[in-house]
Amino acid sequence: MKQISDFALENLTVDMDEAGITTVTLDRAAKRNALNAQTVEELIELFGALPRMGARAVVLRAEGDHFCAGLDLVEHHSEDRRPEDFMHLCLRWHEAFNKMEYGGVPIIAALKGAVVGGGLELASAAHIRVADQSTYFALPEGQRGLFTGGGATIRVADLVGKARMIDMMLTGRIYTRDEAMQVGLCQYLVEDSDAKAFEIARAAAENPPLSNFAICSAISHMQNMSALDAAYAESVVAGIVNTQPASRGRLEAFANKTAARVKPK
Ligand code: 1HE
Repeated sequence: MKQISDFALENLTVDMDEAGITTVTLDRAAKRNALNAQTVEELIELFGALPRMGARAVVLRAEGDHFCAGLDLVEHHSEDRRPEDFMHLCLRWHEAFNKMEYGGVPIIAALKGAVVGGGLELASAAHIRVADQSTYFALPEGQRGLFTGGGATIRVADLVGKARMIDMMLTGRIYTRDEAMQVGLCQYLVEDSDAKAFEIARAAAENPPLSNFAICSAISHMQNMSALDAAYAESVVAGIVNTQPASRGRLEAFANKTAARVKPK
């Protein structure tokens, strides 16, 4: 089985503790963690392997003041790509982000500063987004003479709806704090997004891995199906998950009244 030390990473760092809580850090702060082609390959390698390496939950965080400035515009400018080159590059972005969204391991994004363009595409491939007071979201593609290519038309539209996404792209509108929370760009707004993301990751890692696998892949797959097929797939997934050995003790604890009840604090 692959070990963490086997990865040869330039722009990411990775660490896994004994509980399987895995920290993936965007480590290109001098370039505001802009995503060049190399970083996308590293994301594919990492998120392709982590689910089989015992990762129970991932915190995706960043070095520096900004989570991610999106596509590496300088690389894109100097490469002078042809349409087919960029199309193939987009397919690599999709590969990376699909591995995240469909990988079955909860990914919690700890956000700060700019979460813009491809940076928002990256964040929206995580399962939970935690913002701090410095965080802001934008899709400046229109202003740069570009278009989204890393899945925003699916994932960002899912988060905020088509009309808001079109507004963001046409006008460069920036969402901060409460407004970002209200429209669904993030689910938590806190002082320390790293600390909150780890708290969420540790809580999620308490769930049986098979339950988390279903939550962090089946729901996304089902969104791509007809309602009839999704209901069928749900019954099959529930058949497996809801009869797993790991749930027996939890159900027994409920039945004998030792399990926590679901009540607000
Ligand atoms: C970069 C990038 C980048 C910074 N590509 N190098 N994304 C954008 O349109 C956002 C572009 N970036 C910015 O607006 C600003 O850099 C920030 C608001 C994120 C940060 O500002 P600041 O003042 O802290 O940093 P800076 O001085 O602008 O940049 C510092 C360095 O990072 C500088 O490099 P240096 O070698 O001159 O020091 C910048 O060139 C570099 N840098 N952002 C490359 N994005 C699949 S399609 C997706 C399409 C998109 O993502 S479009 C949105 C692109």
